[in-house]
Amino acid sequence: MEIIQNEIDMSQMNLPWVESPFFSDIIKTKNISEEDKKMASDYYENGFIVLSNIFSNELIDKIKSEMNDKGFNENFPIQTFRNNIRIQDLWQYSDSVKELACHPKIMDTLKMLYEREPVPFQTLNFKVGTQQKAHSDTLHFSSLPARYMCGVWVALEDITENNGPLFYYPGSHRNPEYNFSDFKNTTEDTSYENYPEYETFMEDLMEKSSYKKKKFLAKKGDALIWSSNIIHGGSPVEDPQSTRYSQVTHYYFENCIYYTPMLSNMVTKELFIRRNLVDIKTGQIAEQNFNGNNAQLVRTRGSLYAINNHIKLPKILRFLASKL
Ligand SMILES: O=C(O)CCC(=O)C(=O)O
Repeated sequence: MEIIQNEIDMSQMNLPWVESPFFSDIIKTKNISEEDKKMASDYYENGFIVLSNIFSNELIDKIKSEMNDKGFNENFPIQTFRNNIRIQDLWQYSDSVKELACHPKIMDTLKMLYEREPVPFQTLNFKVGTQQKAHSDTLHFSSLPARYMCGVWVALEDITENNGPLFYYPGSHRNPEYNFSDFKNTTEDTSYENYPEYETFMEDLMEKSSYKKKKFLAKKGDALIWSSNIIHGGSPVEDPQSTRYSQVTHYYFENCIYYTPMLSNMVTKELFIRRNLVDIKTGQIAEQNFNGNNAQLVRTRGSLYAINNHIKLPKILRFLASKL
């Protein structure tokens, strides 16, 4: 099929072009290198790509020592979440973690894939395998327009069968973005307490599907970029003494609304908006809009919002409502 000019420009669909059903036409119109075309095609097909040899050993080793000296050192005070497995947002205390999250090669690749400015907004540093069950990041991090989110997972040491490799199901990103409303039969609000039901649902779904589970047996420094909806998790740790130093950074893209389906009411479409999302690059709260156009958020309860451009509140009332 050819893109017919003067009709709808398919590249303007409310999806990243690498997730578009018109991908095979759109790619013919792109003025990008053959290497980028290959990456975009793989990403479209499989929902992930791997980049190797882009970080220096010094940077990786610095991150590991800052994880030990700061993140996993209980005498080093940090305000963000940490336990024996992971530290969230160590970038706030470690320039090296921040440097990896904002690495120019990663940013350029994401710009090519999404054609929007990436907004790195969360880092997680793992010392050991997470053994996390299969899930899609869209339950935690969704966007309007959809799919403007991805994760970049970097091995900070060699990964083996024994230290709990990341696993993923190539192609599973094409599934719908499942959430609690797909299997709960009430309109009640849901929360993290419902997460085990989601995990069971995902496990059953993958068992029934024809997707093939793959493990990422990465070499130190390898980076895997995954699209928001690919199903992934952490394999069992076979060697309990093993470490599995790794860092994942989560990215949104500019000109979107950012929300968390897990804490939203997905039946009534009241969204838990991530209002205070900080762009790691700038340290500033990221602006939210719909493709650059204003979208009025009307608070319905707690942190839940409806998007409604019909209710015309005076500016002062909107300002006061946003402070409630
Ligand atoms: O590193 C892992 O084992 C899994 C990480 C993961 O699933 C995530 O960050 O969403």
